[in-house]
Amino acid sequence: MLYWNKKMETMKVKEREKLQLKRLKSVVARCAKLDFYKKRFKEAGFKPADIKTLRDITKIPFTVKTDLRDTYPFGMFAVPMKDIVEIHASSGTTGKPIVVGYTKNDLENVWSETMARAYTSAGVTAKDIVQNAYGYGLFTGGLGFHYGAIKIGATVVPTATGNTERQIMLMQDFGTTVLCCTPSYALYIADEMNRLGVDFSKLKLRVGFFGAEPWSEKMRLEIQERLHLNAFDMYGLTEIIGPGVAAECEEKSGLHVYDDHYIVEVIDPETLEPVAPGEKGELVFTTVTKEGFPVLRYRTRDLSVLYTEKCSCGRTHPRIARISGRSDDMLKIRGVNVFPSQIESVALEIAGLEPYYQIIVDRRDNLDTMEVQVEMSKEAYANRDSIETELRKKLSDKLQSVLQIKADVTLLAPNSLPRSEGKAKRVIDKRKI
Ligand code: DLL
Repeated sequence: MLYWNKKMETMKVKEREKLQLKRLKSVVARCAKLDFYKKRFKEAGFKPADIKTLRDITKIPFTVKTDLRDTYPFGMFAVPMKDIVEIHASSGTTGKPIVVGYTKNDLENVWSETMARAYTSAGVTAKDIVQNAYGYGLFTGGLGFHYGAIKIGATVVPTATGNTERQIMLMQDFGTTVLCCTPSYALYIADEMNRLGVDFSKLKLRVGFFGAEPWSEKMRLEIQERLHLNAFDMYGLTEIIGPGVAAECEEKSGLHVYDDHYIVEVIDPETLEPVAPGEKGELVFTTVTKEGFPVLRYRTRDLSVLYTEKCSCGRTHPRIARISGRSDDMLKIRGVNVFPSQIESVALEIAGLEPYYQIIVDRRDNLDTMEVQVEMSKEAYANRDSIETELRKKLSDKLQSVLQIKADVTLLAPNSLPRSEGKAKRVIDKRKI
């Protein structure tokens, strides 16, 4: 089967635009009832009736990540809590996560639907055995890939991430045909397979779906060659739905955005004005069908390029280029979003530490490592013999609980990090992607 939903995926652009406009008006009307949007609309002098054509979307004020912090936890939910059936979360810019909620309809007819389209566009069918090594839990990766696999009737093996030897054993014993995980974990699995002397010709892997972190064409070729599979790029973010916002088809000439559900725009991150198709800018999405947590003009901070020409696969959805960077300082470490400001807020909470810090990120044996260096206060430094071990443990535990990943912690003498007049250089990223 070529398409999961031929009608929607190959619909004439003009026809889809009519549908998008109808849906846009409906979502704007629903949002207008929420305190958050009421206030935002008023400040911007925007009224739902201003949406007369699809181009009028640019009149709607943007939504940004800190809006989710300010309305934490459920302030942007658009239905009563009794209709929310699932919650997911991802890192915010401080200690609290950002939280999103889904109705049953969101899970069944939006998330599973767009994930089913993505699997199908990569040639995955009900006959496949999908080993899902994305993290399950509050992270959207695990359950997003899970629901999509069930929707197309494939067999899903929910291994989640980690325990690599066991992953490899199951892959061989179950005859896994599709692997879903972060691209760096795919390479780590390949390393482990080499170490264990796995006979690759006996594996049945044929397709891989990789995303949740930046990767490159070079990494794609390496993964394909080493794991003997066809590797596809999957893009998404918690605020919009999770994975399933855009995915590559077999043509691999950009990722199709399922824009009957998620309308895409590209803006200049400085001027906030739209850029022309084919020009690089920041992706902005509006969800037009989601009920639980609809979001208008969400600034993703992800940089990409929009292509509007029809793809030779027959899909009329626009395509975006592989994500080429960020317009903010967010890092992806082991697939987890990390903001330098989270580290600052942790340091500020611990007596004896100063908010002067540096993060050193590296990739060793295809696994990301993170070292956090924080300066001690003068008093703490003077008493370091008696308190340093305890202070380091406190910082390490708190970082683990806020970031959800382990960091190596180094405490420094006061004033050891360079002070800068402008933007401090907080991050040294040594990874070669
Ligand atoms: O990472 C959703 C996801 C899960 C996508 C599994 C694909 C596969 P968040 O944790 O909210 O959600 O992180 C979203 O990750 O804004 C991008 O910066 C980055 N990202 C996601 N997919 C890609 C990709 C999930 N294919 C943030 N290439 C996004 C590059 C990606 N970066």
